[in-house]
Amino acid sequence: MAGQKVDYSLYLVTDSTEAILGSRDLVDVVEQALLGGVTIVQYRDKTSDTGVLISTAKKLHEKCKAHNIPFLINDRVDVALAVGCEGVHVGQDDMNVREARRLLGNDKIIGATVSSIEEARIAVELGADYLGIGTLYATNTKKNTKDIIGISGIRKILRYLGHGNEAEKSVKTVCIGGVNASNTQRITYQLLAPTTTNAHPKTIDGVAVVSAIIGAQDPKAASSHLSHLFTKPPPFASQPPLPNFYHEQPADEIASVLKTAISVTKKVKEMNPLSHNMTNLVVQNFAANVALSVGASPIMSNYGAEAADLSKLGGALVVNMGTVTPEGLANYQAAITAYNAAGGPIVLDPVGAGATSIRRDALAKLMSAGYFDLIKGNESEILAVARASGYKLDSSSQQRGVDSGASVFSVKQRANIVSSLAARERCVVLMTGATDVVSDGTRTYAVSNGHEYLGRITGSGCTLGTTLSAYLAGYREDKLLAAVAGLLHYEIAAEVAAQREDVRGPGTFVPAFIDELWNHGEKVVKGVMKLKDVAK
Ligand code: 3NM
Ligand code: MG
Repeated sequence: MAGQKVDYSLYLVTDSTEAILGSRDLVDVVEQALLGGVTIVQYRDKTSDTGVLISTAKKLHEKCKAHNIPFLINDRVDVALAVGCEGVHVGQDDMNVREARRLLGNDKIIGATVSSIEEARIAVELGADYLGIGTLYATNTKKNTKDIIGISGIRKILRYLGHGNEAEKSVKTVCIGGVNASNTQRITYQLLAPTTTNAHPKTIDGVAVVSAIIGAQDPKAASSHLSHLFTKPPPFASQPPLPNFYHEQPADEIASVLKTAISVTKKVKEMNPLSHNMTNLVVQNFAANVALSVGASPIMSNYGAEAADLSKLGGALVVNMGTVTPEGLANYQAAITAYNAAGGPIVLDPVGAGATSIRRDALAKLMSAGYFDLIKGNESEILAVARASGYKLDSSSQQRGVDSGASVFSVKQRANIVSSLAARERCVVLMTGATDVVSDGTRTYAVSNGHEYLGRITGSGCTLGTTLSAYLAGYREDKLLAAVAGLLHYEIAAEVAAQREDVRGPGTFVPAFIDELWNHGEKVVKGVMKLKDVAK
């Protein structure tokens, strides 16, 4: 079919409104975008008269032809016929794909907007060459979009297509809605998350943008930057875990994790990485002390603008939602953007995430603001993150309630939730509790070190986040092993401290804990480590 050979990687959709185009000339802006490397152009103008549409389309078509780039018209098959361009793009309210095909013939490219599996199924059945899947993120460019479906909604449709008939498997796809230079790499990275059922999952063939190019100061530079970003792995992409990690040496696996954990601990201390904490008022001082005792160098800065400089110092960021405010949220977003761009690891600590609608909303905003290398929380927090990520709990799990302090899930159930969330978000997820469960979606471990005093003092969850940030910064080779090493450091120090003779309760526990974080070393770890593989 016509649309198969087309390069969809940087798909420009135009906009002629004052808000986005401003007073500039659309033909000039599109010309700049072509010079910058857009690979396909769709002329979208919902308001101009037919005469204007045709004359503008003719000029745009000439420019595209000069660059050998396909040119499509949004919605108006009549305009496409008048101009003789390469095809059309139809929305759900426009002429359907089959009717458009009948008018345009088999040589033309026909694309359709879809936001659900059902719409995707129908569009392919009717003969669409490609699908524009959206709305990915809320955007000012198009307010009346039907559904904001996020990464998880796009992935559901891609999964359906990847498992479908030949036409569904081969249909090309782009995603649209709120795509820009700050999120393109994360979107492509997260959409490519491997699943257990689909070793080579279907992913998008491109990103479609309006304002990121048409509204840019310099549309040529914006296009060439975006096209570069689409093909380059993001700075935060991890090395894939060693192939067949288990199968090669199952018997020695825990021993080998332990060995790595010990060497990682040494490495972190030698490196003395920066741990940048954006955290709540309650734990500032304690978190800074914990950072120092695990060998990191703390900076407590909640001002987002400062992150641009701090992110370049080789450290990691903790975003702790403990005392969330609208201003705080904007600060987090700025810092997340800066660290993602610099490739500095970010730990998300979604404190109390499920508790109020404000926090659920803040969590959703943070998760669309950027990529987190590690998400840690207790059971109810991780469940809130899982829901925000589109994860459906099975009914038996849901009935059991989630907000009690005590665990309501077995370790096996926790391992399932954590590993599927990690696979979906393509990051490391840690669910804390009497037994902590940590996974990168492939490997899953449980750690049952620790002590109940951790639950009797303030900030023990938050300062674990700080510890993990130091480890992620200090050991970039493998995020999961960095997290396991940091977790063991923290939980074992608590366990050893609580058993000291001079510790008589939570009050005396705190200074002893800081001591033991500082004294932590190979011998203690080997003596008391309780680490289990719960992957299978
Ligand atoms: N269609 P921007 S969202 C034209 O969801 C369009 O179908 C959408 O603009 C859909 O790149 C959208 O500026 C606008 O966010 C996308
Ligand atoms: Mg339309």
